[in-house]
Amino acid sequence: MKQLLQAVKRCSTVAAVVLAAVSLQPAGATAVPNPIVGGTDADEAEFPFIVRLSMGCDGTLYRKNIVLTAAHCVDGYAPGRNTSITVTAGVTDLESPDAITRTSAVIYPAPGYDGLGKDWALIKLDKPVKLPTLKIATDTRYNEGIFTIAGWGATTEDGEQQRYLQKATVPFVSDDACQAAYNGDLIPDEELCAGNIDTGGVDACDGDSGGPLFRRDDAGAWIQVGIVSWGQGCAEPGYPGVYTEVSTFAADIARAATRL
Ligand code: 4AZ
Repeated sequence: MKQLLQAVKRCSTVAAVVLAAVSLQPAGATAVPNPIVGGTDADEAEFPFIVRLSMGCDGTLYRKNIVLTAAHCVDGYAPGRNTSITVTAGVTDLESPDAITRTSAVIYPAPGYDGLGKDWALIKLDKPVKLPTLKIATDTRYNEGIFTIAGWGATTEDGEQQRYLQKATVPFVSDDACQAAYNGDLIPDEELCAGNIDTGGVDACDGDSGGPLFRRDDAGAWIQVGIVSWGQGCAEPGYPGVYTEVSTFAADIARAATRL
């Protein structure tokens, strides 16, 4: 929601036009195609590296004791030693008795994060989890194609957070097309975009922030290329989701993780 508000602030003119357009829709027309928006239930153990954070964001296991998430998710938390975030892992059903929980030990927002770009953070856990990690892209070669997104966020723009992990696929959107959609608000070296730019209908949404945009690498292994960051609403035609470009920060993330 914070990011949604930020996005609205970043392009208030666009938002105003969108609101006007929506209110001009004929009765019975669907302003926003329906339900992650447009997703389905993930299978148990399909994405064992995705975790839920207690402030209502998602993250990924970068190491067995380190979660990668969005900096805007930890905005309200003092960096450094901080035990106030609970991490739920190992389940698709957040209410499952099999859920593994951990407590944050250290919170590390990206250096220089000020609300625009650099939207990544690490959370060190009090102890490791015995679950697979998700490797991150270290160059731009996987910034194309069809991506998977998954999370416990809202399934409609004003919808509720989900109990069961949702998944969906979204195509890459070029920096040029995304930049045009957002009136120059994209930071192309630090962000990448994905979504059905013409039709909308599938997207990350409120509460999916911090979770991964990922795909298969050439060897068939999952690789993370993005972190859910912001967008104008959810799944609206013309407004793709914006993700932190992981490869840009891969070296910074690796260095920070070794020192955490
Ligand atoms: C949010 O508020 C949020 N459609 C996350 C992703 C998107 C919009 C909002 C992208 O967490």
